[in-house]
Amino acid sequence: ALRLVPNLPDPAGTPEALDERAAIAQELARTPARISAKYFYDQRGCELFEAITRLPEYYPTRTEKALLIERGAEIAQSVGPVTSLIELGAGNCEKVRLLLPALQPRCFVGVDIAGDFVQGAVDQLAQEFPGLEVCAVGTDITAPVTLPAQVAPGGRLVFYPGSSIGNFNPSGAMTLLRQMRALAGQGGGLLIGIDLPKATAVLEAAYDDAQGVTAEFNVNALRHVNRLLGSDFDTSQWEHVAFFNHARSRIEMHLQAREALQVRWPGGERTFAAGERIHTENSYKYPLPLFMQMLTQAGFKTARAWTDDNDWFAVIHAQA
Ligand code: AVJ
Repeated sequence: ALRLVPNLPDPAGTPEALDERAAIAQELARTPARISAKYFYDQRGCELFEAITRLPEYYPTRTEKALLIERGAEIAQSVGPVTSLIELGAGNCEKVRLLLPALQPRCFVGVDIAGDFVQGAVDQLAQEFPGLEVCAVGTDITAPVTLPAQVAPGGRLVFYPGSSIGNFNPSGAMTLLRQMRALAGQGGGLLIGIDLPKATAVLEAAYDDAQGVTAEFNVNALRHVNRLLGSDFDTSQWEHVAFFNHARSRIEMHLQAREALQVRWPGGERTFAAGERIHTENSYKYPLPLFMQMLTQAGFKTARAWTDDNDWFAVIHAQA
């Protein structure tokens, strides 16, 4: 099987690690403070996200998987022959398993911010699909993705499921779509999943579940930041807040200080008033016609969409 050494976390003291710490500190110093959603995904965060995808309130994963199963034959027909399947934000590689039997690519590349986590999932995949060449790439997908040299330029399908594009603001999403079109290349394609606008109660329950798994996922970002930055966040002082922002058509997640508090890290500190928030995530919900326009604007040619009976989620195939 094709293997690539995953990008390992930058050792403390390297310029990259210092840059990352500076970036985290700068976002914490702003008002309102921010922590990028990419910092949810340490080992525990990946496990908590897996638990989220199985929650009764979190409809996106099961709705998208049902679409991939029920409309799989039509999707495969629309996509045509695939040599290399490149999944962005591959995580546990749960969804690509549903595509592999029909698409039969020669090679699978799983790209994820959590390099070790995706490496484990890709290794597992290689055992289940013996003929498949696999590799894992641990990187932030907003950075240009460097593929192993063995990945041929033709016959590429970029797979970006789960509505992860919702984490980026509309202009960031456009940049990412253009990058994905370049990655797919001439004759290639994009298969992308997007979560659609729906009743506020349904959306808000999905991001504030009764068991508190999403709350734990949100608070866990503070532990990850403590490790990266050397900060002293006390997780018990922070409360999970999630709501739908109608004007911007996005779920927002925040961490709210339960009391007045102070956070220190090497070279910096800041105080938070009781009730002050750190913005940790946006999850945009694009109406399908608007997202189809964005694909066209990003240079994709034709796009075909499949939705569930409730019109809660869409899987879209676009030609690069
Ligand atoms: C992985 C970004 C698609 O926005 O629904 C789940 C992350 N955050 N619950 C989403 C998430 C809170 C998820 N994405």
